[in-house]
Amino acid sequence: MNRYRWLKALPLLATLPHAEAAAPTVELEIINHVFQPSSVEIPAGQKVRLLVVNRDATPEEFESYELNREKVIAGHAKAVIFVGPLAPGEYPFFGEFNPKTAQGVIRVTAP
Ligand SMILES: [Cu+2]
Repeated sequence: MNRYRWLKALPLLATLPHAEAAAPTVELEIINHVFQPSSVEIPAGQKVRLLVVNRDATPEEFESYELNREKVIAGHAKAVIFVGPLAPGEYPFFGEFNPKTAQGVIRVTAP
């Protein structure tokens, strides 16, 4: 690409990490293979940072078909999963390693 195009692309690259840093955080814990809380509400049209804290000694995988996300969280570790901006609705998620108990939903509400 020529020099002019490269300069035009720079401001876009610079804004990406900032947008993620500004996203509000919602915290979820995994305790005894259960998500707590199991239901969280977030606003529509807004990027949100899910902080998932695994209090168990065993790993868990946060998985959601509706959110198109999956991430393994080691025992006694935490992970950040960015979601959104989303349309209003319900977006179920589950722990793939303990799907009978680890169930939850993100409720996205219109502002
Ligand atoms: Cu999976």
